[in-house]
Amino acid sequence: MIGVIGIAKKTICILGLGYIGLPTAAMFATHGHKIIGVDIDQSVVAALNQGEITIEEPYLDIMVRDAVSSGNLTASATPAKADVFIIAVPTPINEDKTADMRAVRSATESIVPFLDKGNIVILESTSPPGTVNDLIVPILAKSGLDIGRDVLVAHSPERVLPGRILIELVENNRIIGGINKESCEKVKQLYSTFEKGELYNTNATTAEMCKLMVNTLREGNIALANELALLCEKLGINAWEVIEYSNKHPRVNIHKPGPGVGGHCIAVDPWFIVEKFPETARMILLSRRTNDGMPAYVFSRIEQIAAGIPADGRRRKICILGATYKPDVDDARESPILELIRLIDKNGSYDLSVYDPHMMMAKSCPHLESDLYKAVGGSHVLVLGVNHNEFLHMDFKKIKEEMAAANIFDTRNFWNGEQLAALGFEYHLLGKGI
Ligand code: SAJ
Repeated sequence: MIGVIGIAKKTICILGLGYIGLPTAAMFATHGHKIIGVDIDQSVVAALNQGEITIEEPYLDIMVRDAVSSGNLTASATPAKADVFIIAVPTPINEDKTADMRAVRSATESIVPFLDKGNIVILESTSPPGTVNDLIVPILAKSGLDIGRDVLVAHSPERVLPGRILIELVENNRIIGGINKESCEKVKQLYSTFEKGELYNTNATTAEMCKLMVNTLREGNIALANELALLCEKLGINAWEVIEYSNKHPRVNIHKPGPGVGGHCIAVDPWFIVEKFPETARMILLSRRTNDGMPAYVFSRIEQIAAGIPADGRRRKICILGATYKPDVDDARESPILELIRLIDKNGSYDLSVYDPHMMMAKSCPHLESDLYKAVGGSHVLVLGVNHNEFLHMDFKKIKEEMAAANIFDTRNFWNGEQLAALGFEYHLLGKGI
C-alpha cells in the first residue's frame, strides 16, 4: 500500500512515548503510517488511547488527537509485529555518571520475539558511542535472524529542541548511522516520509558520536559563558555586555550564563563520552564540572545578598521563580534549580518557596506554591531561576509589597534592572560585578 507521499505505508512500533517517541509517533501516523506506540507506563498508554497526552509541547495535543482519531495511532503496553521498530526510550544518567542503558536494553529485548525477515530496527535514544554495535546488534541476534541482512539496523539520533519539537522534527537535518549501506538507505527512505531537512548517511558509531558532540559543543560554550560570568563579577564589569559585543564578530557566538545546565540532553550527553574515555575527554569533563558548579555559585550569591539585609533576628526567606530545566517547558529533569533547592535545604538556614506555572502538577519539586503572591509573600530575596514567559510582565509593585525585603537576583538577565531599581528593588544580576 502506498502512503501519502509515495512511500510504502509501514506498521511502525515505537517504544517509548515520551518527549521524542510520542511526537515521532504522531508525525508518522499523520503521514499515513500505522503506529503502535508502546510504553511501560499504563497511564501514558491509557491517555494516548483516549487521544490525550501527558507532556507539554506546543501543538502536540492537536496532532496526537488527529493521529488517534484517524486510527493510525494506538498505544499498548507491549510490542507487536511490525515492519519497523523505533526505540525512543530514556537513557538517563546513573549516580556514577555512566549511562543507564536499562530501558534501551529491555526495549530491545522486548522486540526480539516479534522480529521477522525484512524488519528495520532504529535506535533514536541518545547513547554512548558503540551502543548499536556492542549492545543492540547482539541482542537482536538472539532472534536467530541474520542482523544486517534479514534485519536492518541504524542509529538515527533525535536532535529536536524541546518547545520546538514538531517544527524541528520536520525541518532539522538528520543523521542516519546504519550498520551497513542498505540499513542507511531504507531508514533514509522511511524518515523522508516527513523530513524536509537533509538526511545524511554514515556508520552507527559516527552517528552516535555526532549526536553527543553537538550537545557537548553547546555545553562547552555555556561553560565558557558561565566562567566569563564569574570573571566579570571579579572584574566589576557586565558579562552580558561582553557577550553582546563579542558576538558582533562574524564568527563568534558565546552562549548565555545561567544557574547551570539542565535537561536530559546537554547536562547528560557529555558524560556518555567521558564514561568511555575519561583520560582523554578532559575539556568535556571540565565543562560538565563548571556547569554543575553553577547552582552552588548562585547560592553563594544569594547568601551574600541575604547577608546585606540589616539584621532583625528573623530567618530569611528565599523565593525562587522557575524550577524546570529551561523556559516554557514542564520538564524538570536535571534542572539546576532543583539542585539549588537541594543546596538551600541542606544548608538549613533559610525558608524557601518556589513558584513555577509550568510545574503546577508538580511531580517532585519541594516548596512549590501554586500562587505567585503566596510564594513571594514574606521573602527577602526573589531569585529568577527560569525565564518563563509568564515572568516577563508581572506586577512588580504588588510583588514588592508582599516581600519582606526588596532584593532581586536575576540569573538570566531577563528583567529590566533599571525599571526594577526605579520601583525600589535592589537588583542583582548574575555575571555583573559591582
Ligand atoms: N542554557 C544556558 N545557556 C544558553 C543555552 C542554554 O544556560 O545559552 C541552559 C538551559 O537553561 C538549559 C540547558 O542549557 O538548562 C539546555 O537547554 P538547551 O535549550 O540548550 O537544550 P536542550 O537540552 O533543551 O536541547 C538540546 C538541543 N541541542 C542543541 O541545541 C545543540 C536540541 O537540539 C537537542 O535535540 C536536544 O538537546 C537533545 O535531545 O539532545
